[in-house]
Amino acid sequence: PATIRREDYRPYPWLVPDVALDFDLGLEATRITARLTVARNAEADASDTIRLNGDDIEPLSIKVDGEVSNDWHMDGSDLILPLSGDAHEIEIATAIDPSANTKLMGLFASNGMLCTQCEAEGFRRITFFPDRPDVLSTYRVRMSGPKAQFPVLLSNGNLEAQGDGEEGTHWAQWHDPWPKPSYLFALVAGDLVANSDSFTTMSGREVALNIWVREGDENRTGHAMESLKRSMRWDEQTFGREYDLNLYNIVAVSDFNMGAMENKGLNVFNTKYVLADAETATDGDFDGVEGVIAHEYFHNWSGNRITCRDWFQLSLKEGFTVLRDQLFSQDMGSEPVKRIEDVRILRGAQFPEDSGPLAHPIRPDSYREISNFYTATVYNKGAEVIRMMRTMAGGDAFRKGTDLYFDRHDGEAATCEDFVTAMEDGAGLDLTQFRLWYSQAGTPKIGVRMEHRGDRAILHLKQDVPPTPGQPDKAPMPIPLRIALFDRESGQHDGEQLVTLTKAQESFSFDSISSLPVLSINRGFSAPVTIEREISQDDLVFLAAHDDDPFARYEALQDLVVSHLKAAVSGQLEEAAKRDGEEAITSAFASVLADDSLDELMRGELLVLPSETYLAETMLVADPAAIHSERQALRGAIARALESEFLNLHERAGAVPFGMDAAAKGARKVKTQALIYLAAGNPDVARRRAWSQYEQADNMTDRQGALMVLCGLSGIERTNALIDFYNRFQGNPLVIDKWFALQASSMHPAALEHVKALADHQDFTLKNPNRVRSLYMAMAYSPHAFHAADGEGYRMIADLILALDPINPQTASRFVPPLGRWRRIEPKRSALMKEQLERLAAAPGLSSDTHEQVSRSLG
Ligand code: B3K
Ligand code: ZN
Repeated sequence: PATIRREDYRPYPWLVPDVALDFDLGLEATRITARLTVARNAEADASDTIRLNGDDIEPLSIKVDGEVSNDWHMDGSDLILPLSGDAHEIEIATAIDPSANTKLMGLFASNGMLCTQCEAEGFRRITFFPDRPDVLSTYRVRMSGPKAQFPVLLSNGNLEAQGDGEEGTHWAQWHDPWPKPSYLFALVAGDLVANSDSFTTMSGREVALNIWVREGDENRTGHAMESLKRSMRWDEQTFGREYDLNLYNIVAVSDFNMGAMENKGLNVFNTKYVLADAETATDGDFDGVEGVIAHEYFHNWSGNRITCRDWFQLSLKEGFTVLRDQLFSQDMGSEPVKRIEDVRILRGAQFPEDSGPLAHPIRPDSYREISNFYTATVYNKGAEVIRMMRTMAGGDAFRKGTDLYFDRHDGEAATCEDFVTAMEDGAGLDLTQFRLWYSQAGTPKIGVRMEHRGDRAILHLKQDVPPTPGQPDKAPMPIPLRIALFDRESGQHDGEQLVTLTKAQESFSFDSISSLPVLSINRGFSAPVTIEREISQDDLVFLAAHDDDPFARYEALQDLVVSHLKAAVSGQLEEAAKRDGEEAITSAFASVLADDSLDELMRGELLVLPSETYLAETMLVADPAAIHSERQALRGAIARALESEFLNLHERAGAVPFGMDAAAKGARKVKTQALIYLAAGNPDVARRRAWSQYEQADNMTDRQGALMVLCGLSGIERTNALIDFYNRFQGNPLVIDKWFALQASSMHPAALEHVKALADHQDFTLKNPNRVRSLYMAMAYSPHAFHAADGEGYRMIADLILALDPINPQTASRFVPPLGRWRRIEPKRSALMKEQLERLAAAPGLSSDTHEQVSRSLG
């Protein structure tokens, strides 16, 4: 398809105030009759036709104002109807086969039930419609179908009426009073059971809550329900947002392209983000459920009550909602730990995007397939951009800004510009220059140097925003940096300050400072930038031990490791210097292991080595094999030096009984961390310990952690544990996904061979996105397997893309970005990666989703 540009936005010529949909449901054949009332939009250019989008559908009959119309034509897949008056009623019938809908967009069948996914452009696969987010309508939905097959019939809003029909059918009629765009429409029909509860809102209204799942899964919905109620309360208390219907339904489906979908009053979720109990879900899975439940709930205001004018504004709802779910999770658990995890995600997923061929601003200027722009940039960097506004404004002023935004734009399809203006007016910020964060791509690099003169300390900052596709020259952006100046002697500082760098170069002076301080900068990761600081190893060790900002402490430790590994990988490090570096790092880790003031969750974070992907990102051109082996070697050196400490940690943590409290979660986290180190230092001991952790596990966190470590080691324990795990959880798809993923991402030398064998496993299918991701995403993001020297990993991913693309292009195109990194990889592998991209580019019949990603990656 053609390129769509943000600057070409025009309001739709017609308003569509009301939509009535009638579904005659069947897994193989569903018939839809849509009745739209339309009226001229006084705020748009007049038109004597109406363009209704379609995708893979045909009109079976068309009526205008009750009369059959033959006066229409198709323009590609869009339907064009002449309309002469100011207001009309249009009736269109279509028919679809949900069971053949392997793209999982529009109405599709999953596990014997019917459900929808309409964002961004799936509604047009159901009926002809102005399928764009600025057309807001109230929907009335009637559906009927066989009662035995589909005992539960759900849509958005409230249930108005229901009854039995002829020949074992029944029907239900739903009405959603809140005008919404088509992407928020949802329908579900199936044999489901509910976990039901209720919530009383701040104004005293009772809301019925239901989480609908397949029979047998209901006892794994408790955590999702508690998370939902906590989200509802938190949004009232933190953002003043109250829920606005008397019913909130969530449905879990096992075939889903993404995590979940915020349809008004009827969220549809990937089972992965609903089902959790201690036996089958890890602590990480529990956190994932809590975060996604919150995210979709928060969309009710940031997304549904105020939606997007066009898809270029996607970050308006996604960036803001990610920030909201991050703040929520920070409040529910450990704030610093959550912050570190979020930064790790940003660095692992968004930084590489921002430095490669797919880089785009959080508000893109053009696209061909909007599905390709549901990215870490729009979501996670978008959240960071709004977080910076919050940092600059302070919490109270930020809340005034969001209050004004919600108030001013309620019921509208708004823009990022609207959000920024509301933030200026409500929070009292001047965001003139700050708007560059919306228009410029690329991660700013901040050069930092500290100088001491007389009794002053001078902080020299410079910024460089790297060129990105289509944006060769960048202007300096405002970079808010939280800093503290530590006195070396006392180990104290006089309070944190916020300095905002606004120019290409700027110096900041601090008085009454008697000697060169140790600088702690970008505390709490106040700006999504790369800091390039001139700092000695000693100062990093100092901060790793003393910094009172937990994020900055983590960062110092990471920097220590990153600078050491960069030097080691470059081959420039002499043996003696290498040993010095290892010793400095080992002693920093020893303090982390010994520090009684740390809780175990935080200790676990501090022990995580920077990922291979992040290390590669810090190098202009990366050699994945060298990174892998140096990182493993460092881990081995730390582990050998601190073996008894890790053994003690493993024992101490192993003695903590199971619980869902922070202390018990922390114990589980460090327990597996200890095993990971031991595996690198003393594999025999690690194998025995991991096997016993596996065998004795009374929860999935311990079991999966132990299995992960065993997967990377050879030996009979590995085989036995894998067989046991499979047999124990056969029939639980989410756990079998773990079984695939652990093998695909393992450190085992034969990981690629394992992936090949698993692709032929009876439980593997290209039709289920979770299963595909569990095998191939795990592999594509495991540098060790993906970057096999002979290019086999690249070939396998390209083969997968070609096989999956005709089935599910949205999921297929998500596998292109790892290959798109070719320019940043050493020449031999780079050529092999490019070769696979070229092979893809030459393949006939590629979907527009995959084609766009491949051509951008080569471009
Ligand atoms: N808004 C949906 C994402 C839809 C993705 C469509 N390709 C989920 C979310 O961000 O909450
Ligand atoms: Zn979202």
